[in-house]
Parts: sequence; structure tokens; C-alpha cells
Amino acid sequence: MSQFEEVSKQSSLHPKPPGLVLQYGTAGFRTNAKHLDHIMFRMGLLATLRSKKTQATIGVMVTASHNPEEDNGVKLIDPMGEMVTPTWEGYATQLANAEQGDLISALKDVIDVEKINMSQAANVFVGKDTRSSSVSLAQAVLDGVSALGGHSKDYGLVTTPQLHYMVCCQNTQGKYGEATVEGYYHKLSRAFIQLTGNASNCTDDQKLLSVDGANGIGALKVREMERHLKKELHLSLFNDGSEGKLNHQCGADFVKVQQKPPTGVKLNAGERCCSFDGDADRIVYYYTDSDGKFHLLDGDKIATLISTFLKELLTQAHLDLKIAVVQTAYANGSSTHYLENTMKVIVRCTKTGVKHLHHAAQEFDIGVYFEANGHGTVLFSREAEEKIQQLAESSTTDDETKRAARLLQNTVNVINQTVGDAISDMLLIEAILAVKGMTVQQWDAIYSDLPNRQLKVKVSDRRVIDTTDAERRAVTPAGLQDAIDSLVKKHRQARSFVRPSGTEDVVRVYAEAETQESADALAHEVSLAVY
Ligand code: 16G
Ligand code: ZN
Repeated sequence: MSQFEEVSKQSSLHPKPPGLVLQYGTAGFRTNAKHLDHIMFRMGLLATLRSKKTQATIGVMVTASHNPEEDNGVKLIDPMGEMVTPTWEGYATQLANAEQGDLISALKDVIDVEKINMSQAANVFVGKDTRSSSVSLAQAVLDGVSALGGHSKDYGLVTTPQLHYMVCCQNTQGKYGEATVEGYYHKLSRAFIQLTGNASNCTDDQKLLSVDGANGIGALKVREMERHLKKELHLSLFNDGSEGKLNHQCGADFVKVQQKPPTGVKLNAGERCCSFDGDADRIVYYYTDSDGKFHLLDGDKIATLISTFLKELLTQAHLDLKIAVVQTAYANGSSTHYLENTMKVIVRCTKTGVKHLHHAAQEFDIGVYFEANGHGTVLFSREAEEKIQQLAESSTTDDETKRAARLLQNTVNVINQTVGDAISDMLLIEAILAVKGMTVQQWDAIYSDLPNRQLKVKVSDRRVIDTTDAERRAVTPAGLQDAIDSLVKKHRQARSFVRPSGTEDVVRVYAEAETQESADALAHEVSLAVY
């Protein structure tokens, strides 16, 4: 039987509902799980083609991140562990929407345009989150790979960033690490233990952290990681999936958007707590003070903590490396002000979505990127890594320089540079707090957030809104931006923008201002202008 006959036969077991149209959005396909079986099979086919084309291993992750349990989704991972390129996102959409009888010709179109050598071997890594639908959907991906004669490796239950890491390790012949979950724990925990070894007077109380696992994959994996940490970090794990529902009233997205603690977590005044999202690629921190007031330390505060730490170490190590922080329009105005004016680091603003931030961060020796929602990581250029390593291993440098260089080296190793990673970010943050002898309150006090509010508005067609300037200004519909500008003028220290969501059929509204009342009022007024 020819290759295409096999695909045809197999695809009839994963039929497309006629007329259903879905799009590869900011984070891949994402919708109710019952519409996704054919998408998964076809993404198995596409990943196989992408693997043949790049002559490298490609990843396919089955997850809908922070969406409700009933949803699911899928995203493709390119050879270095990054998001798949925009051209291939387009192919994904074409393949997904081809009616059953047109699938083979849609597949042949991609093969022709990309001039793919079909005799080339293909290798695809597959992972999934804990959603009940993920089992059969991941199987559909594997079916797609085998229908086109590709090899696959099923990693089973893994976090999204773990699968990104595996793909990168595999394609760099182990230079980045070993492409196993054990290898991941080993590399990160070792770097963490070496970092905290520099924090000699850290008490047991300071080593205590509560973790909200969002009832998802992160809970399982952080528990596995903890076994490697040699009691250098004591985790109290809540929302571990044994009772609660995935992402329901818990997790990083809930905490960030609602600006309140998750249910299911015992919060003692003053104690550090963090929340993961449903696939553990986002993290936010928080605590309640003695008056019961909730304090959120989001992606902006995390980026500030990390970039401050790195900048201090660069100075101590006398390393002249260019460091920048990449944010989106959602970054709190206070964070941008602090980074630019007090820390004096370069700040860049990009469109929402990890790939945009990742790309911008690659332009610097050290690029720290975080979305306010807690997704982020740090990228080191090859040259930066080499300089750090040389210095850490040099025999001629003085003790202070060497200590700083070694801290930098271990910092590089604790970070998952392929994508934002809640577990890796958590270890990095915990290590920084320990090394600096800093409490969560001191971290929070670096700057004060401007009160802010996010709202979503249902409109008949969100595509009528087009934005520019990294989504900070609306170009269409005519008059909208003028209306926003005049509303903003009525409030002090105010800023507001609107953008169509890339993951939901809504328009998002963001407003910040001097007081919470003012931010709430502005968000409401802008919503009315959109409607
Ligand atoms: C996706 C993005 C996230 C972004 C969010 C915005 C990835 C892996 N994830 O979850 O970075 O913040 O979408 O959603 O790129 P929105 O367009 O609905 O506001
Ligand atoms: Zn996520």
C-alpha cells in the first residue's frame, strides 16, 4: 500500500466533522476536546513532515494549558525547542480545515511547496497533560505519525516545558542535557543545590514554599522534582489533582486575573506561595500580609527579581554583557518605569504570545522575558554562556569574581531556555531569594504595582479591531483609539488598551491607574467604547 493510501485509510478512523473550521492560534489549536480528534491525527502527519523537512526531531504537546478541563489543544515544537514557525502554523490551519476527501491533496500541497523528501526519516516526540481527553487525543497524534511512516516516542504525562526541553536535548545531541525526564530533574536540581549552597544562613523556614498545582500535570512533576532537591526546598503541595478539578478556581491564570488566592490552599500570613497553570509553563507568586491583604508577584515582579540578580552578578564578575527585559503591553507601568529608570536595563515591548517575546529576547546577550501572566524565561547567547563558563573555570580570577561567575553558571543551568517553565522558574526564584537572603515582602517592595483591571468583552466580530505599537494602540475601527485616549485623560497615571484575544472569541481590555477605583472605572468605560 502506498504511503498516501495508508494515510487515507487511517484518517477515516479520525474523520473531520464536515464544515468545522479551526485555526492554529497563539498557542496552537484549542477548543472543546470533542472537536479535536481529527486535528490531533493531522498534527501527527504535519509533525512528521516538519521532521522530514528539518531532519530533526519535532515535538507535539497535547494540552489546553489554563483552559477548563473540558477543553484540549495541541501545539508543535520546533527543533531547538521553540514554537513552530508562522509558515508552518499556516500549514497546520490548512491541514486542519481540509474536508475529509481533500486531506491527501492538502498534504501533497505542503510536500510540494516545502519540497519535502518523503524518503527522509522522521522522529516525533509526543507528550500530554492530565486531562482525561488527552489519552485518546495523544493516541490520535501517534496514529498520524505512524500513518506517514514516522517514528515516535511517547513521553506520556509531561509538562509542556519538559517536552520542549526533550526536543532541544535530542536535537543538540545531549549538549543541552539528556532527553529524559530524569535527565531534566537531574540537571535543574543539581544547579539549584549548587546555587543554594551559597546561601549558608538560610533557615528551614525560609526553605518553605506552598505550591498550587492547579490540579494538573505540574503537581505530579513538582513532586517528582522535589525528590531530587535533597531537602534544600520544602514544598507544601496543594491542588495536586487528587480531589479538585483542573484549573477550577485555582492555578496561575485564575490568581492573576482574579487577583485573589486560589481555593484549596492554606495561606498563612506572610508565607510564600506560588501557582502553576494547567501545563506548568506559567507561575505567579503571592502572599497575604498580617492584615489579610493579598499581594501578587506576577511575571513583571519575577522579571525584575531575576534581572536585578543577573545584573548584580555581571557587575561582580566584571562581565560586559548586554542584558534586556522583554515585556508585553500587559506589563504593569510601574515595572517598566523601575526597570528603565532605576535598574537602567533595556526594556522592549512585543505583541502578546511567547514566540514574540522569545524572538525579541534572542537579540541580546542575556534576554529576560516575561508576560505579566507569569510565562517567561531567560535566554543566554552562546557567546554569553561561553564567557561565563570560561570565567567560572579560570584559575587566574579573584575569589569574588569567581563566585559571581559560578553563580551565573549555575543560574544558566537551572533555567529551561526553551520556553517558560513553572518548575524551573520556581527553582530560580527560590535560589535567588535564598542567595540574596531576601523575603517575599522585600521582593514585593522593589516597586509598587499600579492598580489594574482586565475585562473581556463579547463582540460580534473581534477581528474588526486591529492594533499597532505592540498592541498598545488600536488602528481600527476608526475613532476607537481617540475614544480610549480621551477616557484615559480623565484618570491619573492611567493607561489602557484593547486587543482581540488570540485564544478566545472576545476582545480584552486592560486599564491601569493611580487607584483601584480609577482602574476599574477606566476598564469599564473602555469596554463600553469597544462594544
Ligand atoms: C497563549 C500564549 C500566552 C498568551 C496568551 C494570550 C503561548 C504558548 N501562550 O496562552 O503567551 O499570553 O495566549 O491569550 O504563546 P489571549 O490572546 O487570549 O489574551
Ligand atoms: Zn500554560
